[in-house]
Amino acid sequence: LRSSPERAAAAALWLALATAVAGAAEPTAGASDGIPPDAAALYATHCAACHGETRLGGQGPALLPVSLGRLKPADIARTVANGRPATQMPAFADSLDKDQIAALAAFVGKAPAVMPTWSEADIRASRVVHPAPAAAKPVFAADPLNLFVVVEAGDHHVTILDGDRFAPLARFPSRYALHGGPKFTPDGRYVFFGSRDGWISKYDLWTLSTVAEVRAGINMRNIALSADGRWIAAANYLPGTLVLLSAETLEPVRIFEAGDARKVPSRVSAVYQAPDRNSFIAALKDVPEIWEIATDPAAAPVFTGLVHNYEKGMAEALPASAGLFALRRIAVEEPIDDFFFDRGYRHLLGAAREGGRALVVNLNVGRTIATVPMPGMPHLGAGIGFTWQGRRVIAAPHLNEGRISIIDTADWTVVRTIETAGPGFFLRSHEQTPYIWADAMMGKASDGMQIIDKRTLEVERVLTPAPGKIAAHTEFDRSGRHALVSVWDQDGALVVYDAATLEERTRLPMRKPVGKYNVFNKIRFSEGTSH
Ligand code: DHE
Repeated sequence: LRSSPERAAAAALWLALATAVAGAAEPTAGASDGIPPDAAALYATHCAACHGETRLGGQGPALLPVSLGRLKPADIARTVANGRPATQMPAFADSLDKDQIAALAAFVGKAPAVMPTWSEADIRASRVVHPAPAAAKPVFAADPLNLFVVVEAGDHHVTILDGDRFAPLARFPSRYALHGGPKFTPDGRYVFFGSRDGWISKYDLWTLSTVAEVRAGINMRNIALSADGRWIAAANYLPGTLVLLSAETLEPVRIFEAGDARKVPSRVSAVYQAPDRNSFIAALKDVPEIWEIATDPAAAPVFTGLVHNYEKGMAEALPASAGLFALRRIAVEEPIDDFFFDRGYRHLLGAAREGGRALVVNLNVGRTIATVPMPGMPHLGAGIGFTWQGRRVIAAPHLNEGRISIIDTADWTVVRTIETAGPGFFLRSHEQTPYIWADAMMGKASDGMQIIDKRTLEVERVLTPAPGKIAAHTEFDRSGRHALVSVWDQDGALVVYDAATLEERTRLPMRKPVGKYNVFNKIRFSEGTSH
């Protein structure tokens, strides 16, 4: 997060979400003798065994600024002093004094002199395959396509929920700080989780067990699964790579060094599958290029882009590539941070968050065809599509402003701006409901969930699942009859609403539940759900 609006938003978000160390005591003052503590030595003695000598992580998470980016030194110090509940992280307040803890917090908050690397050999070596119980059918009686996968950030666990009875079937520890939507195989049997520090975990929903894990990078944005369920793409910030892996074995099959045609390196903002195109679409964060990577073995030859030949004084096409993993580069006006697609995946709507506008890129012809004014940091990755008055529209919240933009995908105009109680993060809807559920978690009214009528585009009602606590992220069951909302708190809950009457049906206590994902809705690309 480099720009000031992004930082401001992240700071606001962090303030709002700062429950990870809530209630933690300040480290006690110790017998400091005035000599500044040797932070590197302290790290080697107390932290390296779990977090790795080069801070790349091990049993504990990576301790690098890129992975701790949203933690302030005081938060880190409190975690060192008090440990983290329900994890292996011990409290050091009794064994280290205040200065030593502050020195450690400052040490892990700064980049190391030599940034660690992560090669193909490292990826291969990280792979863990767990003994997998065989099963010809699910080991439970519940509908396997109406399960919910719930990510609980409070203690880094995942709960698998029966979506008919709203009863947990399993709860297991996840990797540290899962982020983004888990991805499901087309048959709904396996789900893949990505963590901010690069781990991908493959979980078998039929046997309720983790079958394999691999670390694809040091700081990862998200993962995507190809339309045929055979390949995973991992978008990394560190190193700047797009890693393709076999979804069956989690072995790496191709690593693209991210960068433009002239080899200026870049981080990868995010990657998604485009099912109608049989490809992955990724955006590069530091150079103005979008990548399309074929996941079709019969993909026709594509030129990989243009590069300026200074000797000839003209642009030249780079050699064509064809077949599986053929790479196509699409030059755009500015680097894209965050993006979404129209129905059919012909167009990408993408923005650099602080840019004040979004670009509409026609993926067929490979160029920008329109720009949409979008101030207030649009969160396009959280966009949803639906039909309004016969028009196909995209709705997207804004991270800095209390409004939702409705964009017509035929002429790319903003047809309506819905004023909300505050800036929000996520939107959700379903084919069977007339409502959009929109949080306002980035603002002061963060405990309200706004119910917006898709016909009138008006806020119909505001639900408050737990007054004073953040309400966020909705997901529907496969029928669309129930909507599940998170009370985003260490002592939080998953609140189940009747999606028609908007009455609460039940609530399940959970540890800061973040996202929840319904198998059916995800594998059918239900209207109103995220990628
Ligand atoms: Fe996310 C999805 C990027 C901060 C929770 N977030 C995504 C995706 C991207 C993204 C690219 C889509 C990935 C996917 O599903 O494949 N998120 C970013 C950011 O750039 C940002 C603003 C800054 C950052 O820290 O990276 C950011 N995100 C957050 C948070 O602070 C949240 C609220 C808490 C957290 O867990 O870190 C958060 N992001 C989520 C969730 C999803 C997500 C729950 C999946 C939503 C879904 O319904 O699919």
